[in-house]
This record gives sequence, C-alpha cells and structure tokens, in this order.
Amino acid sequence: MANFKFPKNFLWGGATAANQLEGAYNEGGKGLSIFDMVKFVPKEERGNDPEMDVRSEKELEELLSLGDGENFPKRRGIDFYHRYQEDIALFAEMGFKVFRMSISWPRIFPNGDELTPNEEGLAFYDKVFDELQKYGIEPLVTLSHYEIPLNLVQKYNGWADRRVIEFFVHYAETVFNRYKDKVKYWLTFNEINISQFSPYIGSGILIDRVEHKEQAVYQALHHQFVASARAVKACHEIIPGSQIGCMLARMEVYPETCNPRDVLTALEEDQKNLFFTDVQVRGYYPSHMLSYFEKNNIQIKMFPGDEEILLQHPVDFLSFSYYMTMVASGDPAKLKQKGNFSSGILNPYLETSDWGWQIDPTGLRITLKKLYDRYEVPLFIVENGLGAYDKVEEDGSIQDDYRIDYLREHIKAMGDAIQDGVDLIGYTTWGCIDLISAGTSEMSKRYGFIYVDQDDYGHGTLKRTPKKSFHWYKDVIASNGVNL
Ligand code: P53
Repeated sequence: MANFKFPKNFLWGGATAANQLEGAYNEGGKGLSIFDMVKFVPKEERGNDPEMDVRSEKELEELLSLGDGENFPKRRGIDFYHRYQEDIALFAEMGFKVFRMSISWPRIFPNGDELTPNEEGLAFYDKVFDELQKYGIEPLVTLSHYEIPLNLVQKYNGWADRRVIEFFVHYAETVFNRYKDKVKYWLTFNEINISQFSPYIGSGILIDRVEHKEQAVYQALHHQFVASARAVKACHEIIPGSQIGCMLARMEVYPETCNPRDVLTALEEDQKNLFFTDVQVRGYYPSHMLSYFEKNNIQIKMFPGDEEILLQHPVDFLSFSYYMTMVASGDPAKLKQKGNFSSGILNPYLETSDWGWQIDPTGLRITLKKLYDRYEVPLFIVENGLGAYDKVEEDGSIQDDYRIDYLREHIKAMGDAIQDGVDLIGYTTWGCIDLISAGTSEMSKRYGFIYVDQDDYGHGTLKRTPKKSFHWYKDVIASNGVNL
C-alpha cells in the first residue's frame, strides 16, 4: 500500500490533440492547419533543428504543391475522426474520469477569419462530447493545440498580426456557446512557450518575413496573452461554473554544479520558462522579463486596455506538460544545443529515453512544489509519459513494462507532492492511445495504453489493441492511485 492519498475527485485520464489524432484533414469542410504542412523526415535525414518548423513562404508553397502522395502523417493521424466511438469505449473501460482533447480550429473556421462557423465541424465535436458523456467522462478541451488555420499564416503571418486576436476570440466564443452544456474544463493555448523554440508551430509565424525574430515572437505572444485572457473572460460569462487554465511546457532547470555562476544561469532559464505563467496566472509581465526586453532591444506594442484585461482575467488553474528536466551551465563554452528541446548537458543521475529525454520523477515533485509555491493556484498535469518503441509479441500482446515503470514513478512523485501540500487536481497521460508525434511526426514514438497498428509511412490496419499498461492504469484509477 502506498503511503499517500489522492483527493477523492482526482481527475485521472489521458490526453491527445486533434492534429495528431483525428486524421480526416480534408473532410467535413475542415481547412488546412499549420501541422498539416509538416512532412515526415526519416531519422537519418534529420538535422539538428526541430523538424516541425516551416520557415518561409517559398518552403510553404513547395509543401502545398506536393499533395497527398508525400508522407504527411498528421494529415491521417490515427483516424479518430471515424473511430472515436471505439476509442472512447476503451478509455471508458480504463475508467477515465477526464479526456483531454483539442478542437481543431480550422474544422470550425476553415480559414480562421470568416464570421460563420462550419456546421459540420461543430457537429463532429457534439458527437464526441455526447459519446464521452455517455460514460461520464469529463472533456478537457484545448482551444489551440498547434492547429492554427494555415490561411492565418499566409494572410497575416499568424499571431504577429494583432487582428488574429479577434478571430481567435470569435472562435472561442463560438465553441463556448455551442458546447456550454457539455464542456466545463478548458485550456487556451497548448504549451504557449513553444514559440520560443518554434515560431511557426507556436505562433504561426514564417520567420523569413520578419526582421527581428525575438521582437516578432514576443509581440505575437503578447497578442496570444491578450487573446487568452479574453477567452477566460468569455468562458466565465458564457459557461457558469466553468474552469479555464493556461498550459506550459514545463522545463525545470538544474544548475550543473553548485558554482554560483551555474546556479544563476539555471535560475534565469527557469525565469524565462515561468514568464508565461507569470503573465497568465498573476496577470502582469514580470520585471525580469521587462528587463530582458530592454537588454535585447525588444519593444512590445500594447494597446490601451491590454494590461487591464490581463490583470482582470487570470486563469483558474495552471496546467503543464512534464517529460524531463534540463541542466544549465554558466560556462559559455557549454552553450545549450538546439534540437527537440533536449539540453546539451546530460544529467549523470538520470536515465534517458530512446529520444534523449531525461527521465526524472523527482523533478516532477520539485516542479509541482515550485509552481505551487510561486502561484498558489490549483495545478493540473495534462501531459506526461514515455515515448518508446513497442514490440508486438507473437501472441499479439504488448508487454510495455518500461512504460508502467515510468508512469508509476511519476505518479508516486505526484502523491508525494500532494502530501507536501500541493493542490493537484488531475493527471492526464500524454497520448493515451498511440498517435503521431508532434516533434518528429513518427508513429513509432508511442505513448499509449492502446496500441494502434500503423507505421511511420501510414501502413497498417489501424487496429486498436490494449497493452499491458492498459490493465495496469485501469487498476491505478480504480484504486485512486493506491495500487501502483
Ligand atoms: P512528441 C517537445 C518537448 C516537450 C513537449 O512530444 C513537446 C515537445 C514538442 O515535440 O510537446 C508536447 O510527440 C505536445 C504534444 C506532444 C508531446 O509533448 O514530440 O504538447 O503535442 O505530442 C510529446 O514526443
């Protein structure tokens, strides 16, 4: 028996995103999204840069001319669009209390800037929410999970243009009104900090169109902060009793040594990561960031009323993804390497996943304590898990003990943090059913409790098979975190 207790109404479940799951990218009147344009690049051919970026008009035009003969895995996802009933039945069998998903913005507004929504898109999510309701599963819905309508990129350079705020708020109000009786839990932007790494995925910016990259990214983020606060306001007005949160890719940073220079660098990297939640939870720009802007010649253009809206409409809870921790050094010779977020410096105390992500359950406890100390609002872990290669045995089973080990240790760390006094309201593991990787577009980087028969090139029957971890997680939920 574990020596900790999860709260009675703890929200256990799993997490997904439309762009990695639904497929049917051109069905039901859906417009193109930014991730529909990202091609699969085999591992051997990948450079050091994140592969998910599209940088220029020219690159985009080339991709548009390729057509479906090329390999665009996010266009096909795992066909949840046609198989949602079967998939939700499996989530229900595991006992999910909550299911995190996103609405694909271009399913509702194919071009992003029109006034009238696409009824077929709205009707699809009605069916999904009704199906969840049938089993008593609460939806937790992300408004924007890397699904910016492509037209907004082409016409406005994405969030760099202030007009996009109005389009987003109109989209948010449309779905709040439509689903007000079905959805209580919402998130505004998934991993809002990702723009620091990929301006295209986070903010829909083609970087060759701007002169000063950081300036454009932080201006776009300002627009996103304002849009997020306005969505919070609208959500509370339209859906009484609703709860809406922000979402951060949490990057806990350790100093490489106790050399104060390393400690200072780690602190500064941490501040840069927490800047986002500082704005969205506290409601104003932190002074450390204003000073960073000044030092780097970045001027944020604010309109009258922006500061008020941020201050008056902070989020109800803070949600985050947690996969790994980083190590920072103050030694300029050890500059952080680029590429899929993994910092260049290895932590000798930690093991690494097949994708170089450093596995750190204790880091989750540290992060929970730190976030709660800083903000004192409810926390929600909306992504965590192990991307791994799975092997189908001759008898058809998948023995994913490595995944169970990973999740068990992280759940223990959550239990410890709760005992330490942290207010944690839920936990949704990432990719509860195998789906397309955000970072690499691989199908073979699997996170799920449910195996999906499909390879990186789209071959396979798409058959769903519960893995060993499926039965394990079912017991975790049934025992409210006691049987691990
Ligand atoms: P994949 C990088 C680092 C941490 C989280 O990622 C990240 C990324 C982007 O690759 O994104 C989140 O699929 C994201 C999900 C994504 C998941 O982490 O690259 O919110 O959409 O699938 C895992 O292994």
